[in-house]
Amino acid sequence: MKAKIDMIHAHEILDSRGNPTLNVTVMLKGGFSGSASVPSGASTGVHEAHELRDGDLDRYRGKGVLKAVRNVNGVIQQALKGRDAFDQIGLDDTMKILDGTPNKHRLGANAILGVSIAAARAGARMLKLPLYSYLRTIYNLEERGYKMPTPLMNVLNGGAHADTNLDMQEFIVIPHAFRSFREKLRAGTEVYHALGDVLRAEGLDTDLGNEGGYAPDIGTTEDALKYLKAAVKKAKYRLKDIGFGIDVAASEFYDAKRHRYVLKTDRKRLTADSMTDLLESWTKSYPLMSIEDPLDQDAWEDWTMFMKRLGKKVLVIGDDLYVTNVERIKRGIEVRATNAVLIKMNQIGTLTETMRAIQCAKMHKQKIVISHRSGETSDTTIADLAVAVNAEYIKTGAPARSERLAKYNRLLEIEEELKFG
Ligand code: 2PG
Ligand code: MG
Repeated sequence: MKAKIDMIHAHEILDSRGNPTLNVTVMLKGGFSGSASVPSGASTGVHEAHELRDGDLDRYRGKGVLKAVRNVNGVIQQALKGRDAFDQIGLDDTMKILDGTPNKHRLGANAILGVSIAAARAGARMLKLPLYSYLRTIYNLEERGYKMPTPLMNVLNGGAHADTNLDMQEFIVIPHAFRSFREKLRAGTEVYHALGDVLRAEGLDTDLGNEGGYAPDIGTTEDALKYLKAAVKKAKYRLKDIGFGIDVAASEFYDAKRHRYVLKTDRKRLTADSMTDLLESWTKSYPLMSIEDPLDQDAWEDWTMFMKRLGKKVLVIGDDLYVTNVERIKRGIEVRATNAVLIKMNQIGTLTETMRAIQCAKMHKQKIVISHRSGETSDTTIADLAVAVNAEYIKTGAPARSERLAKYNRLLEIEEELKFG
């Protein structure tokens, strides 16, 4: 059986920050079709695949994506029309070759990813399979059974995701000690609401940042963890059941010339060692389970040092360090930089390369965290991706704002579906 591609169509839509992005539909002969919308980051790693924007300052401050839209409707459609959507690897490789640059500079990773996901969705529709099960089939994944991921819920936003004085980007709760995804989500959400009460009682702002977490100005960075702790207690949970995570997103405040991490919140300029000391001290006072991007995206040796010191206690997650790129993941494994890999499809630009990154990371015993971007849409592909690969974790924001809830609600739906077959 074949799923012949009849037409590919992209148009410009807006993401959760009101910035343009692509929505792409792949139509098959016989009437089945699939659509996808592409996310966009704010704290993007310098090694990420290229997000093609128009740069025309008269439209959306230069952020329009009409060039990327034209690439989909023009050259990409020409190359893929008539091809078999079930041949996902072939389609993705063709787009990669058609682009011809190392980081998808010509066609845009945003253009290519939209087509890649939409093709998978069309194929899944035709076979009447849920996307997670379709992905297992086309990539021949060997995972047995389905495991629901544990959510990393970013309940307090800082860094590039908020206009506040908090340099570190994400303060996360990890409801891990519960039997089902549904119960994990409930616990995390109750803590989120309790955190709102805690902040209000402190006279702090409870407006929301880009990922739906609260975004107050704060006294010291550590206060964020104190508030999280108070919220867990207020919601009547135990700290051994709900862990914490931090996405430091350290490249955002790294002064490369002087090799210092500049924490405006705390009026401190930290070396890699003193950053490690600080984070290590927090592992002693808080149930810290995960630390993402504690150091700069190119400071490989410092990561190795960090892993030696904290790798047994916490998940050391590489995001900007790896950018979902197999070559960089391999290097990280060689130098023992991390024990977990963050996966974002638009950092690399195709479903197939994303899958290769996941497989490489898994083969080397890295834990997998599937992640949203700070700029999102109602697209729920990451929920299905997490279940398809039995990822241990999914990071998709606070339980607020419908672009974040769309992923959580899709996971609830999948869990239900798996229960009742
Ligand atoms: C991150 C992401 C998602 P952004 O750094 O992990 O939370 O942020 O999409 O802005 O890069
Ligand atoms: Mg990150």
